[in-house]
Amino acid sequence: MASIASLKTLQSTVKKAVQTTTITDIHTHLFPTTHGKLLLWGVDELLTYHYLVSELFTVAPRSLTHKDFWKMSKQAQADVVWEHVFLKHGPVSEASRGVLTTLNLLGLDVKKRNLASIRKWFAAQKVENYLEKVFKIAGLDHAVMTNNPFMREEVDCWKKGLKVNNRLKPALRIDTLLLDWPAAAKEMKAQGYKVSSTPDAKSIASARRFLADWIEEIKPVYMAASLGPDFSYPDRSTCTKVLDKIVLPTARDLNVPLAMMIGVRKHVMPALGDGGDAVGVADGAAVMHLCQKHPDIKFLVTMLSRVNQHELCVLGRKFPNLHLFGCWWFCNNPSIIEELTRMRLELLGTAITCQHSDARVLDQLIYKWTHTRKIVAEALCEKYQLAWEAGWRPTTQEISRDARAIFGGSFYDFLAK
Ligand code: FIX
Ligand code: ZN
Repeated sequence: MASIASLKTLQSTVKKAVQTTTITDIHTHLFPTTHGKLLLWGVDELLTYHYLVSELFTVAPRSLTHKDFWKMSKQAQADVVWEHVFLKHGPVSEASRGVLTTLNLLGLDVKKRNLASIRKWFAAQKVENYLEKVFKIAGLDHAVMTNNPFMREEVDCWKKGLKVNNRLKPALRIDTLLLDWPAAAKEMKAQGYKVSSTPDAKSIASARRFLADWIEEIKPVYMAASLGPDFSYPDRSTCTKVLDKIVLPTARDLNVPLAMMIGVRKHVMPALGDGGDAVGVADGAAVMHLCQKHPDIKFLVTMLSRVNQHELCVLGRKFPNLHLFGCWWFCNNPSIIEELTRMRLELLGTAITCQHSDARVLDQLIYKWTHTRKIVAEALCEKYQLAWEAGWRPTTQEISRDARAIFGGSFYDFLAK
């Protein structure tokens, strides 16, 4: 394969490679189209995304109470967000701009600002075909879901053996097991596992069977949990005991990685629902201890605080069983994606998964990935330009290879290690 002849060609080649590479989205909150209302899609779901509900209450008049808002219909909620966040204030936030990008790339005329006609268009979509359309526009091969064996509504769907769209891959979500043993025990008992209110020896054995059975049933890409800024390991908590006695032995025996999203301060403003969480600086030493103590277990980690990112990058250089992913949640903004991607390329090269969407609404895949591709293209282009200035001459194939690597290729390489 011929190498690239000029700096200009290099720049256009890198940007094209990032714009066109297939993406694997390794963390979302999407569901199979057979799981009914669990899969969120359409303009009213886009407008009532918890990011935008939070933003609504930063600008809405005090007369609009959270209580009144939640009593409204979904469409009425969307109308209120549209009025206050989009019409009465410029849609310049990442989440509001995201709605515009999505509608625009679906071919809808955003400048007309005609919600009624946009709703009509969505009403004419068939969800199975629409899912395919969204994946094609976003340029994704697959998206990994968040499947919670402690959430009754979702358990019922899995127990019915409903078809899962081949674009979607399962992940087993275990926050409840790690952080709320009594609630986990209650649900495991309801599913027929002999578990007591404390993780005693018998309960530990049952809980391991519970995980093994769910892993057998849904074949998750990984187990996952989001953890608070106070997460530490090891310590005397039940969380450490559940990790050491149940989760990590399962990860090792069944070769299922553990994904940890660390730094979420839960329910700081409960009135906002899913939007009520905030961020706290976490302790990277917990990740270091897990990697040191369990070199034969694979850890996928992203952290929520911008403050934690440099330390996490350095840890990523130390441990072959640690893989960094995503600009999570409050880091999923152009200014931080740019900073984080540059830092990661400088410290970790292409051995990263530069982004995940965390999409809760199917249509969001379009904007979250369109926005990210643009920012990452600039960062990767800069790094290749620096290599060029040092005399390196990459081929087109090598550039495509590296673009794919940071959008899912390195993730699969890590899983295959
Ligand atoms: O724990 C998580 O998976 C978080 O991503 C979510 O709880 C959060 O609400 C979210 O969707 C952030 O983007
Ligand atoms: Zn998430």
